[in-house]
Amino acid sequence: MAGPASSSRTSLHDWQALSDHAHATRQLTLRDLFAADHVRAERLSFEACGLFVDHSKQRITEGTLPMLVRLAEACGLRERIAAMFAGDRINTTEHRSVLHVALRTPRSERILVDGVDVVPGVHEVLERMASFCDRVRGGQWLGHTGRRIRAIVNIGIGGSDLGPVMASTALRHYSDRDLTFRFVSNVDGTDFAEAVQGLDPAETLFIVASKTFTTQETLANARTARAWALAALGDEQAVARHFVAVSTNASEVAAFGIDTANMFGFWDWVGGRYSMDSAIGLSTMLAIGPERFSELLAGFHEMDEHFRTADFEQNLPVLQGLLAVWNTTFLGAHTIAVLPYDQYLARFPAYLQQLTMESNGKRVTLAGRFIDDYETCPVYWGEPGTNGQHSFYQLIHQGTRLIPCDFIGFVRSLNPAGRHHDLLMANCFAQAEALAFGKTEAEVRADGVPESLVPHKTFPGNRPSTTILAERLTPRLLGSLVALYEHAVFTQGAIWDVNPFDQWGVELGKVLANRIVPELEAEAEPEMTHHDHSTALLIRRYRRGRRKSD
Ligand code: G6Q
Repeated sequence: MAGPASSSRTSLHDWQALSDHAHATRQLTLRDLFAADHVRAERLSFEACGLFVDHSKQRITEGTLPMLVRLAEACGLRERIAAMFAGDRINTTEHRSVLHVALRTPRSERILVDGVDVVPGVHEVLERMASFCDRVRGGQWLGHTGRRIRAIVNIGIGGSDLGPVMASTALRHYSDRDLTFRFVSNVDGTDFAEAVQGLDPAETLFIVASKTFTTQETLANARTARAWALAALGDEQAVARHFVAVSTNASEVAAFGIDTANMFGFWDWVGGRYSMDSAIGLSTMLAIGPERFSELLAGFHEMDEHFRTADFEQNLPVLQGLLAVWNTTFLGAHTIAVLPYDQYLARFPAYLQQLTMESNGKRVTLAGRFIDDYETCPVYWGEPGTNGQHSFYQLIHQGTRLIPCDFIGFVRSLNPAGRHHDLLMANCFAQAEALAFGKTEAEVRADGVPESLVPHKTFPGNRPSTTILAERLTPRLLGSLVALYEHAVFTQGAIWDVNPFDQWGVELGKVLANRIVPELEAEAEPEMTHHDHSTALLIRRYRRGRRKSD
């Protein structure tokens, strides 16, 4: 039945207007746009929460952002933001509130879920985490044999891994160098084996991080970790000194054998990929200490407040989200590259892949309508900048595809060394410049290039990018940067009319894997008529190979 809930975004007047606008401006180039407006860079740069964001190299005219903002209003973004902060159950397919913003809300404020203020609970867990971290870092929490903890191994996957891994890399400068941090996520035994290489079980603490505490990969790794620790420590009692859990599921934690006194909780209103500042961030707090973890939270909160209160025209996450919609849905880009010019942000693109694609990689609207008339989430990918320049940038500059880029750089290096930082940032600015303005055939010829090489040496330009520049990578800044993308994802979801907080698309593979496990392990050749021929062939071949090698 057609009705407001089931009608497509494409029927909105503001959507049509943007579609026409994209068509009408398709011949305009960034060269034209900059030539026509000498204050374009100032006009299209925005600043908040320590981030200076230059959108002027996006393919937009003076009218584009106001039109996108009108679309956001028409899509109910304002109401959706209010509903999220009010604790409404906006994750409708799982009937849950979405309150990662509560994880960084100061003690003095209130957020109600079903009439109950959740903020005191958040701070209670933060205090327990802080006291635990102080004891480990200070050498008061000892291993079973009385030795100090020197290595922390976080066992978790997806949202219980990517945030902690990213933060561990991003904040290494601030971390306690006497502690070694390792992360195990993959069910591939290699991941565990390599993570514990060189570690002494008597000095190793495992954090089993799992919201549900039922995740196959994490439990398999946690069992192997327990066996590894007990093989050396020889006593079940050792588990209490060498294993802590982060979870919402106390009964499964207890069933696994971890004392719930050593469990740090969180809540069903924290989505996995939005959980790095919940107790899932325990490894982060162990690394940088409670005080710096508070600074990280303060950075998140500052961006939350900006997102909640700033006018859409000046609102960093709203603009970031709307420009991603513009580039992908209206200009047809299939991917967005995230290119940090900071080695500490090496894992930031991987973190963003889950945040963006697990959130908005959807083809069904909130009302259950199949989306067949516009594109939703692009593929996000990236690598630290200068390494990428010697690898895939060729395609971004001269390939046939349009790949909008987010450049991220800092004014100050955390490791000043001679000219390194100027060289690094010169590359960052140069890449955005080259992408935007290219090099014309005439300019190439003027360099005396032989005619046969002119097409090869010409750069088309007009390739959009945003540059995010900040003073220094601090815990606070990282919080604001992550929250910028979290809320940009929220903004995109509102425009595309999808639910950014569920992930049904990961279920089918899990179910089928659970069906195949016994077929790989069974002694007798399993009945495989329920599989297609390809899958049955692969299973048979694997079983045959296993028998030979055993
Ligand atoms: C994230 C997803 C997913 C989840 C993992 C781990 O938003 O829900 O990546 O984080 O599947 O789940 P557990 O924390 O329950 O082990």
